[in-house]
Amino acid sequence: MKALILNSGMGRRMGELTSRYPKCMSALTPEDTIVSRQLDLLVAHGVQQIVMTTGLFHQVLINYCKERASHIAFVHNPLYDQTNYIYSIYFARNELRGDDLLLLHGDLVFDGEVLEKVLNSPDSCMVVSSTQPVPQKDFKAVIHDGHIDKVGIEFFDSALAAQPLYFLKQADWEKWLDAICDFCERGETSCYAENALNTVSDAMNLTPLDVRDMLCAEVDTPQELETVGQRVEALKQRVVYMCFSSDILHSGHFAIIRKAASLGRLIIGALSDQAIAGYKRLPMINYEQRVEMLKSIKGVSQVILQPSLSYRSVLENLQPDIVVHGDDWRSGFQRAIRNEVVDILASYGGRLIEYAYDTAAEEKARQQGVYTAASMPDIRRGSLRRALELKPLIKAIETHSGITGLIAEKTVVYEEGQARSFDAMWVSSLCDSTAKGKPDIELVDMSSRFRTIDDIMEVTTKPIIFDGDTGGLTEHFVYTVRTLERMGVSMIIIEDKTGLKKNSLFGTEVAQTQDSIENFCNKIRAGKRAQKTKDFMICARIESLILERGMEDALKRAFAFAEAGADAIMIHSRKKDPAEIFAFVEAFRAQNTVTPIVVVPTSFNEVTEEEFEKRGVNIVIYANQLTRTGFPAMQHAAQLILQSHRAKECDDICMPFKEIIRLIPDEI
Ligand code: SPV
Ligand code: MG
Repeated sequence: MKALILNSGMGRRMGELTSRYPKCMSALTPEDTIVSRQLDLLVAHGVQQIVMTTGLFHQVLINYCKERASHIAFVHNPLYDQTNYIYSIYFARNELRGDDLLLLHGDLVFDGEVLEKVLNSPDSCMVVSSTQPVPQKDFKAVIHDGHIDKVGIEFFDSALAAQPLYFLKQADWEKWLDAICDFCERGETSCYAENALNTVSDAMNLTPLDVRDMLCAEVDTPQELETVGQRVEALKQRVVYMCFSSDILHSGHFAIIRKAASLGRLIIGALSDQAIAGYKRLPMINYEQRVEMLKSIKGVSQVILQPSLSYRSVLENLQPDIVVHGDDWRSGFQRAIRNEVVDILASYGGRLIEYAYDTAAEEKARQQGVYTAASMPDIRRGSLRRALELKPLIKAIETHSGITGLIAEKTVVYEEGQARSFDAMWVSSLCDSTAKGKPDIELVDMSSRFRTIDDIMEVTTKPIIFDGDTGGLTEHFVYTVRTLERMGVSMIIIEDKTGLKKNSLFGTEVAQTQDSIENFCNKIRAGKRAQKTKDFMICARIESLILERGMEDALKRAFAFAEAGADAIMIHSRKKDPAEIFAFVEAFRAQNTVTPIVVVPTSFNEVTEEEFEKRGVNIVIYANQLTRTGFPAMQHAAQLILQSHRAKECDDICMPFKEIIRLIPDEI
């Protein structure tokens, strides 16, 4: 699209004000002239190609505008004092074909929202107002059946006040331009360009765009300049609010920020790290860094915290005049958030403005790989430590394959404007072995376990906690640590057992040997020495309660392991009653307030996350639920097929193909 700004007029009614520069350079506010405001708004709305006709003082205008917008083609009308703007358009005709056109007079002052509406019009349109009085001397548009038939100062029947701000589809515009050329070539150069329009309006689809009381007014006199200037000042005081959750800014975001800033004083809410981590992944740059980044964007006057996905607390405190958002939130999980915003705005008379979201810009950013950075080993490895700093409680769920990894990565539930998703993935030895049809006795070797991790990592971004069983021989363990660290795993948990390991949930029903404190501490120390980065964590898992060795033994080990360098302590129990877990946490926390505590509530599963958090637990691992729900469903399907001698009976329990295809993204 091109824009044509007509600035060849003499502006005689402005008196002294137009004695040294053209009317459009008159000051509206201390910061803006009429033309600087027009150019700022056009640029903010992405209108890049501008043609400007000039008259008296044309070099003054050219010098002034060149500092403000780079793509302006100036066309001088040398007969500016004898002709009307129809002739200026004729002069500029060669610059104006081949595209849609935004046509405006150079003395027009308007709200950014008016421009937005004009640019979004599906058909050619002219701005009219159904609420303004019909003027005696200025432009009016004659409207029949939603179509503008005539434009001029002489029409009163079926007419509304009209302003010379048009959006013209190329086909409509070229009809009008041809008529303008006909007029000028036969010497009719002192009339309005609208006289030519009226000869072809039947063949055009020009519609009225009613902006009611929004600002859109021409300035002809110093008095009008003052009144309109005051209205612009008031517009600039409007509080405009938009919330940002993204840590990656692409051109689509900047486009929306530019438009939002053109509406008033733009305040950006930066979503808290906790809120972002709750519904997608950990932000790659933290809240403070995002605030700095947002503050430095032109047009942003303030950045504040938005603590949750819900806008409620911010809107109730700030009561912005306008909330701005991309139109992408009309569907999907954000719809509930949008509905809440609409209701709150309605309660005090605020407005929501939605701009078309630039999915192409997002796609480009995706193709450039910016979103996949989170899956790179160096970023992923440290993300568990960062999550522990950010969140009082981390929720991890078991994964044993790419598809279970995707479920852990993508499952989100929404409640009261909040989103809940898992923070991390647990690569369980029980479930990894089960998926391979093998017992959980360290039979599946490390190479195979690493292969599982690789499958999960390939399609996900969340931190991985690896179930390292006993860690094996110390001489082997150091290699495991290095490999996991290199892969981008965040934490290994090793249990203080030795010899043939059996799953803890067997308890004392099978023979299991606990390692000595000394040996296990040596293993931890060797692992800590082996790792190359500060990010990687080694968690010591204590089996004393499982093996019924008592609380005292469990605590003694916990303190010794923490002393040896363990980055976290996991306490396990197979009792339904959480009392022993609670007792351990209380006693440990009484002496150690910093080392994260990990629990696996498979047996004591009545305890809520909130309760764990209150007691000082930091990581809750749901260690086997996907395996324990998935395989019975498969078994059931196999039985149904055998019983029915066909697959039809199975249909009701099968996921439709469309859904399963959608579950697997082309790209993560
Ligand atoms: C696992 O998931 O493999 C575990 C936890 O080690 S448990 O099965 O409870 O021992
Ligand atoms: Mg295990």
